[in-house]
Amino acid sequence: MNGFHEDELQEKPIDLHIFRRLLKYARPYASLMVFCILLLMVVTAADLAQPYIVRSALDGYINAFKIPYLEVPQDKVPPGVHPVSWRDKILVRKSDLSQVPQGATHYRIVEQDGKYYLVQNLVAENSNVIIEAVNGEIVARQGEKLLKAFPLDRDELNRFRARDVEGITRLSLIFLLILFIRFAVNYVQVYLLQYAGQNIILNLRKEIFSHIENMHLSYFDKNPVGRLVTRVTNDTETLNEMYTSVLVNMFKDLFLLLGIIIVMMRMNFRMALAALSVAPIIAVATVIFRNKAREAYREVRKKIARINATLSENITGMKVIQIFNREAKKFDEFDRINWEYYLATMRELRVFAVFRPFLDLLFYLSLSLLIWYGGPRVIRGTLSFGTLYAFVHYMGQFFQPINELAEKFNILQSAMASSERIFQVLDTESPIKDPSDPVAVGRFRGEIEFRNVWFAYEGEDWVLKDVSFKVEPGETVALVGATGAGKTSIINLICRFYDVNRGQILIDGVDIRNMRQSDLRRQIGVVQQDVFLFSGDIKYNIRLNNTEISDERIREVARYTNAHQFIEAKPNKYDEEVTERGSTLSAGERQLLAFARALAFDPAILILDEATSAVDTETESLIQDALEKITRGRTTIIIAHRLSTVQHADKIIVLHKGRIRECGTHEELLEKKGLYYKLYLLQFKENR
Ligand code: DCP
Ligand code: MG
Repeated sequence: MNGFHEDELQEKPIDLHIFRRLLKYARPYASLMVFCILLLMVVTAADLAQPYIVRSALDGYINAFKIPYLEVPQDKVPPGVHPVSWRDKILVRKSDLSQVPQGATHYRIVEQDGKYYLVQNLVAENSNVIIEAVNGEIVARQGEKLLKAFPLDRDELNRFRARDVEGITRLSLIFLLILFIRFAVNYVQVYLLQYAGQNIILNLRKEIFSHIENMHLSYFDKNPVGRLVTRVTNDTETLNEMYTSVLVNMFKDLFLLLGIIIVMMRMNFRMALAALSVAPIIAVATVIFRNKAREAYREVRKKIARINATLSENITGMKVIQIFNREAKKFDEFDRINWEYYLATMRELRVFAVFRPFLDLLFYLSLSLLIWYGGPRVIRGTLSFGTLYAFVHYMGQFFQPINELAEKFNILQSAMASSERIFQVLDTESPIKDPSDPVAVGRFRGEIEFRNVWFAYEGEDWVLKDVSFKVEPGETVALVGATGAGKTSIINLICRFYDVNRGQILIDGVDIRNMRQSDLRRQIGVVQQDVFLFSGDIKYNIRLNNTEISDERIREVARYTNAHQFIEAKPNKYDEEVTERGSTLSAGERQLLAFARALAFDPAILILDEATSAVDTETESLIQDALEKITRGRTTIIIAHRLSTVQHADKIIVLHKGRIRECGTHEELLEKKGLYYKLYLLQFKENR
């Protein structure tokens, strides 16, 4: 009764056919998803912009004092350029001039021990200049050369750097704005994507449930409850994960990786090559890891399935285990499986424990490559510090999606397996179908006829062999026979839970296969051998969602079927909660409740499959009394093990190994001294 089957854990290749079908479910939300992809583009652009802005701040402003200044006459200052007035001179940044005027004096800001100096005619950047005092005069020494140096006080320095501070403020605001936009867009995107995903699986769950609901009963003989529950819950959830975290986010990863490569290439081609030189190793490592991880993952799934199976079986059968003192043995069994699961998880952990740190190693390797290659160039001034910074940042972003790649592959893999299982359910057609041209039936008179009915649940294992009988309207007919004789099967056939293999079943002269299933079942009330109660209160269990049945009517039928008494004795009366299997009620109480339920729907045909469990004499007489009342005026088929129940039937049919052996009234059958007579004698002796 567990949800897993080992054959279901087989790895499923990414099948294009299945994938296309999955996309079909996403189609109603296609525009939403495309919109999400567009939003993700914005998010990616924001991610790419961040290092870029920091680089601009570093190179354009923070390190801008390294750009040399030129002395320019007042009237030569180009429009739009802010000159700095220092002492009696007008200085303009060299980068602001499209054309360097002939013979203009160069100045450069040099920092030493936290103090700033303006050095005259220092042309090459980053050359080793040392500020020192020579004969009480401050000079900059560059090798043999001595250059004029002027200390800048705080005020002067601020004047030189005013525009940089302004620029950084502006960039910070842009940075903040981008962060905010990214947050907002990301929020909308995550929300919309989850909305789409949840809606897809909401509809899918509906589709699966309604499909299961209309499935022929033999399907449930072959498919354990746990497995079908898994289809509706776990499997759909796996699909949701695929729609949300893989399908759309794959685009994000792709955008980001491509974006980073393009931006890096454009910033500095050689640096980009240095940074990306680890990429082939990443590719190989990922492929190896993927294979190892898949094996380990499959092993873990297999073991957890075994744990689930063992657990559910043992917990369900706990009573038996305790009665037969099997605790120690069962514990050993569980302990072994549990240990195997532990080993499998550890194996999986080892695979992951290598992969992640290995990727980290590659990441740091690419960083050291960048520093090894870029560092000296920054010092020599052929590479800006901002660019080096941006590359370091981009590499960090580059490794993120790669880290998640393996995980996404796993999700995709299990989604393929899940969807295949879901489609298997959806593709199973019920062989029991409504006719295309159904016979319109009113309220049944209640004539039931079996004409040479042959029936087998499986292949040629005949459960019913050439069964023919007729029940007149209003008659009460009893079916008796040993256990396994086929009594419950006859009822399953009348309700058309299964179709006959040969022969015909007619109600009021119409083959039940020519009626709508709903028309047929609406008029048949069945009290099953094992009364099933739904979790809810007693009222709900009698009414079963049918709003046409009033509270008044519920009380009326309960009184009529003698269920009223025990219900009134409950603390909450008709509102008393019952559990799913009705384990809080006694067998007799459940039976009476089932009578009330059957009667509330006022069926034309009533079928009672008596439970074998014995009830006390008082309840027995209550049941007998109720039985007699509810069978009045409608065709009734009773299956009874206690022959006392059937004595008053108009006709008794004796089944033996799927064949009708005798048929007649109680007296007639006793006179015959056949099978019925033997059964009667047996029970008679027992009861004395
Ligand atoms: N059977 C089957 N598949 C099912 C139900 C029953 O193969 N889903 C088999 C088991 C029995 C035979 O069909 O060998 C007849 O089963 P019934 O339930 O019709 O038997 P009864 O109702 O007569 O037995 P009992 O008196 O125990 O209820
Ligand atoms: Mg039965």
